[in-house]
Amino acid sequence: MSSASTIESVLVENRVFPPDERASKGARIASMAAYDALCKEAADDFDGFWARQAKANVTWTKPFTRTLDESNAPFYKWFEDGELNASANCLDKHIGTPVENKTAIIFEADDGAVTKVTYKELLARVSQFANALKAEGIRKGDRVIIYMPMTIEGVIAMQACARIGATHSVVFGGFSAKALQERIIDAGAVAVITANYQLRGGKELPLKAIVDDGIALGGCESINSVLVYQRTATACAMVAGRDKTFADALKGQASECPPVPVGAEHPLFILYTSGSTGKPKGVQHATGGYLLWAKLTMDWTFDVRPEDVFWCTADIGWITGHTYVAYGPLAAGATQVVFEGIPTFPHAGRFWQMIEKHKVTIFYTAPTAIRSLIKAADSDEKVHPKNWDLSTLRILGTVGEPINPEAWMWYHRNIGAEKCPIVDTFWQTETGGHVITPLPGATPLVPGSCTLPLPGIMAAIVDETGKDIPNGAGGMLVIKRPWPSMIRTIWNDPERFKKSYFPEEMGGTIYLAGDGAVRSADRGYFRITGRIDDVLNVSGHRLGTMEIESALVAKTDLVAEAAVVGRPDDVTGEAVCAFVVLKRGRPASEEEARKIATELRNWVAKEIGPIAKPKDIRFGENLPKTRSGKIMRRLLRSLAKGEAITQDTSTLENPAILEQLGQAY
Ligand code: 6R9
Repeated sequence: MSSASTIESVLVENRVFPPDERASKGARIASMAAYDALCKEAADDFDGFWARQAKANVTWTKPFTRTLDESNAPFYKWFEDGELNASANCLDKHIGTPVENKTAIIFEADDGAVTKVTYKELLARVSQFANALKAEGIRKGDRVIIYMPMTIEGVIAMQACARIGATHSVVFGGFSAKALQERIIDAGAVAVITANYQLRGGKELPLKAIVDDGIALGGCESINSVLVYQRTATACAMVAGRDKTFADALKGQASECPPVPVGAEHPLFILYTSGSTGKPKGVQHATGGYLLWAKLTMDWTFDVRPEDVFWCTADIGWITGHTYVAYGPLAAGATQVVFEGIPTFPHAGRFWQMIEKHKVTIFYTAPTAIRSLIKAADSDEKVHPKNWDLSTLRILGTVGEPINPEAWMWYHRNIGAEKCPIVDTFWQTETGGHVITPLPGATPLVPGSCTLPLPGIMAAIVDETGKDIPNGAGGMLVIKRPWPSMIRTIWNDPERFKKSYFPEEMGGTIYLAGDGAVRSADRGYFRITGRIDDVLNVSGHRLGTMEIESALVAKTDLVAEAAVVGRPDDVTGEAVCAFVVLKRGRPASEEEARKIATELRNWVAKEIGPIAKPKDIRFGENLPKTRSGKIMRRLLRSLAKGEAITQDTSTLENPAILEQLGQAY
């Protein structure tokens, strides 16, 4: 199941799965003819198409009169003179409709305890929390860091920021104190919303202590308050005058809070993601276009209906948890499951058990989770999905990385009982929501392919100059016209925004996704072949090779030089492989090598977060370089894969180091 074999099997993939009648009957887009008609409408009348969608799907407090402003491309503006509030579009709009007393969130805690809130209750809690934020002096336009576990409170924190027009920046609970500090500084945040601990897999993991450590690293003077959700009974240190528990902050606050209308282009959130340099990019999204996309893709891609129980397993720390947990399902008035724990605790049948228990109808997860659960089911009958009743499911989805056809088929057979369409949704932090994806009631599916762009998404495959590449040949994935939920800028770095996504060589206005792709010769279906920059995709999480390299060389007492590449991995898709030159020379023994490797892994976990820990560490007295001193990364990639070296190594300064680098720890 390595990427190489994935690509091979995709190349010969000719199975086609037409949409099941269950999925197409009554679907919003119920045939390819209906899809084609929408695409044509968008092509013929681009602005009109989006204006109609924005009017139909978003509640505006002040209607917009201009749809798209391209005068300062690539800084596109959508619906600019319109005003709205994102939280009102997720909550208030349901009040007075049958949705108000419907369950909004079914929360299942790590230990299996279940709590439910209705839309009306959620609105009251979000409003009360919004009042607490106001009492802390937080105002429209202020930035607030959210470092929370997967809980109802995490969603409330995001919605409450949106309600008062504060821009949130959620930091995944697995990121380190240093990563947190960098984000606080870059965003200029005034507050942190966190929890004392998070519960995952039966373990209590600190969050507040990491916030304290992050702030203590310095430069975080902008932070005035830290609000702490008491998730567990364990005490945590509190700084007088700065820190408050949720209970104290909420005391005496009213449960009504009028939503603050903001301009459509007002920054709803900043989410940091890895790029090809050492510094993460603060991807900034706007309120109007993003909200439209969250709602529209719930309708188009998941064809969500009133009786559905939707479950997206992503953490709110990632874009998927923003669009398909915190905003989309609420904007669509759906009932959704929010899960605090991990798929393998207390056993690897947890997901299937939860689908049965909560009668989930739409299930959306990552290929890496599927692959690890296949492994678990293969080795232990007791956690095989056949042990649970999954018959409520009607639509399945995947996101985050390419899904290999073997895993697709297993998902189709064992989870979907060969009846549920699988929507393999391609998108990115920068795109805000799905951009290339099957539609469950219309698109014939091909395993391993994300199929076709959504209506109005002008996706194409081009060469370095922006010239179209014919179907069947690979190239770079681009989107030729703007779309409402696109990234607006990189926070604090508009130049990097232009350089990263809108290369001059392509004319400066075409969005470059950073992925390679190929379209099939017969159907024109897209297949994503992976990143074309120095970004790795480990378990669906983006990691910059430079980021990990910088972390390694920051261990100045040990490391002289480091290079990081990815290699295929059966479960995580890609794995981090680090090549390290130590200051003291190569480790003298196996034991020492293992000891240093552990030390380096722990160091990277501390610098970035446990997800960035290198799986393999290889030590050499030097790195393979050309005579001009360039690290030969292609050669490192071959070494990491354990491939025979076929590259020309004649320019190599010191060929003997290839052997040294053959051993991984
Ligand atoms: C939503 C999300 C984005 C990168 C993207 C690509 C990979 C995501 C994919 C996929 C193949 C899919 N990716 N979905 N590759 N098929 N269905 O994951 O955002 O964390 O920003 O990652 O993930 O490489 O460029 P993000």
